[in-house]
Amino acid sequence: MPRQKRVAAIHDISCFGRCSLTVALPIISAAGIETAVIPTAVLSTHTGGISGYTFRDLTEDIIPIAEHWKSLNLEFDGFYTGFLGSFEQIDIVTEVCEKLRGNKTLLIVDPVMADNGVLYKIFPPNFPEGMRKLCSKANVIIPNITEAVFLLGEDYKEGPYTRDYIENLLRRLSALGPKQVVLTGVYFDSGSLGAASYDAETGEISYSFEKKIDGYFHGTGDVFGSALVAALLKGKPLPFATNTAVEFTVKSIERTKQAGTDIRFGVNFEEGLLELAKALSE
Ligand code: PXL
Repeated sequence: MPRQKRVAAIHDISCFGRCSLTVALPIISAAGIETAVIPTAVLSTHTGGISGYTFRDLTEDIIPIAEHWKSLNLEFDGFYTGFLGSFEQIDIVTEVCEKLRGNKTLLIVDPVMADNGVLYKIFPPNFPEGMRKLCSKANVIIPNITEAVFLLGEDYKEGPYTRDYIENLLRRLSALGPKQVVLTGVYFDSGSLGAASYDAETGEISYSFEKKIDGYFHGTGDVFGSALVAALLKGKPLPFATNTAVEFTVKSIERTKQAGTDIRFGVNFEEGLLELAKALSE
């Protein structure tokens, strides 16, 4: 039996709405990976299309949690960072990852900050600059196209995209530091949507597309990122991991669309966990 892997997921807890830690914890655990958490903030719900949410910043707790873990000599196979509660947290989370990282620990950064060409309202305009620093330390980054162009200090462009444009983004994102880049929200025509991955070590670029489902579904970036992290920690190659994460996300969206659930409440990934666990255990 291979040794069980251990990941620390560093995101907020949105108590309702299926994103961040309420998604990362069940998905990565379902793959048989021990999942520790550092909550960056506690919100009553996520901030996408829901007003009146509560927000408790947990910045002050992050370093003490890491120091306690350090005193216990805990070792981690991976860190998976997502939504951070403030600009200040970027440096703090970078410090935590450096402090607790061994030379084989994978740092996987989802630079959650923007979508559809717009920076999330709660972040200051210099947030992408801070995120670029954290991404430069990562082994793998998982931006969507908006986050990718903001990391590169460029303007957002509406799709459909060309292969040249996407591959150029992938290579320049990797030049910021991470050896592997997975870009989401990629499409070359209006009928399909998916992700592209790049491995700077081999130069390999791969694509994974599914039929586009109309509508905006909240939390899908975290569902995708968590499945990708699970697959990578299970030792799956990047193109397989990307493909598995795309399929898992699209099936979760399909279930949600069929049920007619309020799209702000996130997607039904729960009923796909068994299938994901099977795909990753083969
Ligand atoms: O899914 C990313 C995310 C995580 N956490 C919070 C959010 C969002 C996206 O809007 O608002 C609190």
